[in-house]
Amino acid sequence: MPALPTREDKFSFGLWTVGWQARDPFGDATRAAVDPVESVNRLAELGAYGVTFHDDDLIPFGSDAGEREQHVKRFRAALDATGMAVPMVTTNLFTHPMFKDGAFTSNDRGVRRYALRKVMRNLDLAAELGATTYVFWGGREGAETDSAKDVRSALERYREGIDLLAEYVLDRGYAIRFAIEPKPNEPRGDILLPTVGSALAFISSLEHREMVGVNPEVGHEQMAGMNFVHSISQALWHGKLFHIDLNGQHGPKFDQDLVFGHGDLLSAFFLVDLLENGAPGGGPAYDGPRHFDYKPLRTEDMTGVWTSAASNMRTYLLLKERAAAFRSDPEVLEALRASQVRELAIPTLAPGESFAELLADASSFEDFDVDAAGSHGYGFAHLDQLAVEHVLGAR
Ligand SMILES: [Mn+2]
Repeated sequence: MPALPTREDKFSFGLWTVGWQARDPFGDATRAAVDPVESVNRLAELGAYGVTFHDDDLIPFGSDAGEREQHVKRFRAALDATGMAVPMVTTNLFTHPMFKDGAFTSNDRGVRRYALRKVMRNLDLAAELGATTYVFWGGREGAETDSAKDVRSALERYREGIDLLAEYVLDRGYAIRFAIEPKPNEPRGDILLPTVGSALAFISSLEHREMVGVNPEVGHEQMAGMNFVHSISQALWHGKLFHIDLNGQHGPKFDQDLVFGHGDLLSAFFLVDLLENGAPGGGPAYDGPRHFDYKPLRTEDMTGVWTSAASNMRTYLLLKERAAAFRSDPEVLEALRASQVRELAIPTLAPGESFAELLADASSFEDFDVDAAGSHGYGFAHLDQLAVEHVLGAR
């Protein structure tokens, strides 16, 4: 059994996760509001190292300057008392009715200007609390009907917004990087930058692209039918995995935000294996916070809330233990060899080889035994069963 979580595991939680009152489109809250100070204390006791928040999670929208100062002061005192960090901060640009057609991409220019100011004010607080990542989840940046949104202009305005905010961070000298969080839909019918791939392409168009990466969420990518491990692998390959949102999801349906691993468990196993051990062929593993963005089930009371918070961390550590066993099992190593998995890391051309030399190499084409290449098995069936057996604790 794995040890209890420690600060070194870098587990973090959004205040909005354990603090979710379980309001949904069909039902009222089933739980009372949770004081952010209580969340900091309980999460610290459970072994988390950090908390994250949207501006409005900590300072209710519409608070005056005095109230704002009080909220921040109490929160800061709790952080100091527990040693909890604030690795990431984000903005609520979706709850207030003014954001119903988006924030940076609202058709209403006044809303767009207000949104930028709301982010700038919260960037100051993020820097003050030592956050190094600032997440942009554009949940309302989208549309329900193609007649209503000029997508080309919306992307221009999105870029204008992120470029301006990057300039602000650089001017102020804040040690903050941005991470864009893709989601295909919900609450909008269609959201801009729906997948990790779309976000990566968008980032490449930004003026300060070096300081912008992605914050992929398990459930969001799976809602779009994507393979989360593939999306994370590509983000890592681009050097753009700045942050990650861990949770659980059962395929393409509404955003479930289940406890990590309580959805596609095999995918969660391969994800932890990738984050902790890097790609089988060699590659960077992830060093940032293991951030949980989940919602305790609506059926739960506060006991269930704290139980589920602990479950996220325990499941992660169990999978980490299983992944280490998988990687060190001699039978797995032999199966990986038989499956030529690591052979993919060898460049297709020899060092310095040109296309002319490839053309001159008869063994690569004229004499290549295509029948042999087409008939040999790869042994993936055996390899995959070994992985499943490690997940099940059978090996
Ligand atoms: Mn989600």
